[in-house]
Amino acid sequence: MTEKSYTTTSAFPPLTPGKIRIYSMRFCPYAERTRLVLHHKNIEHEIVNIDLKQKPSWFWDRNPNGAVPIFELDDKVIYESLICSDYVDEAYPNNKLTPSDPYRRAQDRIIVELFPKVVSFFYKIAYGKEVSKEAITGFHEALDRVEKALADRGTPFFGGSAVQMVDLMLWPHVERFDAMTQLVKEASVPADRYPKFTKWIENMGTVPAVQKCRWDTPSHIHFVETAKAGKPDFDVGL
Ligand SMILES: N[C@@H](CCC(=O)N[C@@H](CS)C(=O)NCC(=O)O)C(=O)O
Repeated sequence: MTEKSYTTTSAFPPLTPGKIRIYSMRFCPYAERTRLVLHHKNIEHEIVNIDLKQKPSWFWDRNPNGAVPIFELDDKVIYESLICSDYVDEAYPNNKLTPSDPYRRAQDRIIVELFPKVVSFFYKIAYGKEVSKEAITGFHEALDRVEKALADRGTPFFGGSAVQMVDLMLWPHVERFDAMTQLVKEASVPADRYPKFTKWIENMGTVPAVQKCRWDTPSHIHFVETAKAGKPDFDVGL
């Protein structure tokens, strides 16, 4: 199956019975969440990349929001990255990523829900035409809360001594911070302000699923620059 993105004119690639398919875009951080979970759990799957500027009608049929990721298996279709990721973790119990204790699960979800604030400033900074002081300040203030959450836990991962769902849900945007920092110097994430978070980034770099799914910083920069120019290079290198 091709990695190249499917567009308006592409015929629907037939499903294989019993095989998981993820509709994705190679640089989408949300799709990366679900791909990380699948890799962590060693679950075989196929990827259908979508040209998000020219979406096929069969893609819209599967998600009226027109967004990736979408999970599909036989007659099951699920979208939204957190929901797809939770579903995979529940339906395939090996290498469980979610704590069985409901209180702990709730605490982890609080951290995941803390992150959209950081992410919204990340997009303003990395993709904005002009970057305001407020965006930089907002980014740092939101990230301070994440640093505090990690310091309060006192563990190498948000999820404890080993990587958990909470870590994998935060990671994809953080992977892009280095690109953001190179594009906008004032948005750097200094180790003296974020010591625990800096160490967490290092720890995440040792996780096999992260190594498998990640892009390097020059590739992220290329994607951001082409997206800002209105022509996102979905198929770079293919
Ligand atoms: N809340 C969604 C967000 C997914 C999302 O925004 N995906 C982007 C790509 S990174 C997308 O498909 N956007 C549709 C578009 O660009 O038209 C989730 O968590 O799955």
